[in-house]
Amino acid sequence: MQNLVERLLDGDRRALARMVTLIENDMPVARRYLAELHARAGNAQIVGVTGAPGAGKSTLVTHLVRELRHRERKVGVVAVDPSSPFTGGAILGDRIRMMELAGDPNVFIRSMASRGSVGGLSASTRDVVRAMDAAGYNPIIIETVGTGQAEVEVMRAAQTVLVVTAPGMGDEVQAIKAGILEIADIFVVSKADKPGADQTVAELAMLLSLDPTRRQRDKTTPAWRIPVLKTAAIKDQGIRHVVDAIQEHYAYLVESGMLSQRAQRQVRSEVQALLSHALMNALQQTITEDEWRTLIDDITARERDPYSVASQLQERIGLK
Ligand SMILES: Nc1nc2c(ncn2[C@@H]2O[C@H](COP(=O)(O)OP(=O)(O)O)[C@@H](O)[C@H]2O)c(=O)[nH]1
Ligand SMILES: [Mg+2]
Repeated sequence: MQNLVERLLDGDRRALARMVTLIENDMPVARRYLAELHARAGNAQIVGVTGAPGAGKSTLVTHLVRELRHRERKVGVVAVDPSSPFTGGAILGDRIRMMELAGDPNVFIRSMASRGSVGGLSASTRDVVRAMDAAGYNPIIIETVGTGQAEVEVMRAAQTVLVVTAPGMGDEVQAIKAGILEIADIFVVSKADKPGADQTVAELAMLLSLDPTRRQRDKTTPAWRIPVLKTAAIKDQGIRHVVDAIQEHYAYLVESGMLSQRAQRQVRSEVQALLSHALMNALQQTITEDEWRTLIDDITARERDPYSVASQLQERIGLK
C-alpha cells in the first residue's frame, strides 16, 4: 500500500480528506506529512473571501467555484466557521449549497471549526491549504467572517483578498474600523439585484480614493488599482468579472514581484509562530499551575521580581 503522502500527491481525495482530519485533530504525524508536502506545494493561488455575516460570501464562493470549473480549474474551498454557536443555521445553509458542488471530483470543500486560539486556527487553515495545494487544487478559496482578529489572521495566508459587502449593510465604516480596507485587493458588492448597490459601489470607490495606505509606496512597484465589482449571484451576474479580477491580481503579483515578497513574509511569520508555539509548550511542561500561583503570589507581594522569575524560567527551558 502506498503511503498517505504519495496517495495525496496522486490526487486521491480520500487521502486528502484523511490528511485534513489529521491536521484538524492536531495529530503529531500531520507535521511529518506536511513537511514532505511542502516541497510539492506553492502552485496554488490562495484567495481569501471575507465580509460580515450575511454579506453573501458563501453564495459568491459557490458561483465562483462554478465559473472556475467552466475554466477547467480544480478548486479547493476552506470555509472557516465562526465559533459562535448562534450562526449554526447559517453554516448548515452554506453546507447544503456547497454540497451541490461536492459531487464534482475536481472540487474539494472543507469546513473548519474555529476551536482553540487565534494562532491555532490560522495555523491549521494554512496547513489544510498546503495539503490542498500539494494535491493540485488551484485556486484555493478561504471563506471567513471578517470580524475578529482570528479571521484577519487567517486572511494573511491569502495572496488575493476579496472583501464582500451588500447594499445597505453599513459595512463600509465597519470595514475601516476592522482594518479590512488594508487587506482588500478586490471589493465585491453583492446582491446588486437589490436597491442601493450603485451607491455602495460609489461609497467604496470614494473611500479607496481617500485611503492614504493605498498610495503607492515606492515608484518601482506598479500599483494595483483595487476594483469595486458588483455581483448578483442570484441572477448569475458579474461572476465572470470577479474571476477575471482574481486572475489579473495573480498576474499582477507575479509581475510586480509581490508574490515572492508576500511568500517570504509568510514563511517568516510561520516559522516564528511554530517556534513561539513550541516555546510556550515547553514552558507549560516545565511549570505546574501550583508553581505559577506561588510565583504570581510572590511577585504580587513584592517578595520576588518578574525579571528574575522570567530569567529563571528561561534557564529551565534551556534558553540560557
Ligand atoms: N437578493 C440576493 N440575495 C443574495 C445574493 N447573494 C446571497 N443572497 C442571500 O443573502 C443571504 C446570505 O448569503 P450567504 O451567502 O449565506 O452570506 P454569508 O453569510 O456572507 O456567507 C442568503 O439568504 C442568500 O440567499 C444575491 O446576489 N442577491
Ligand atoms: Mg457563509
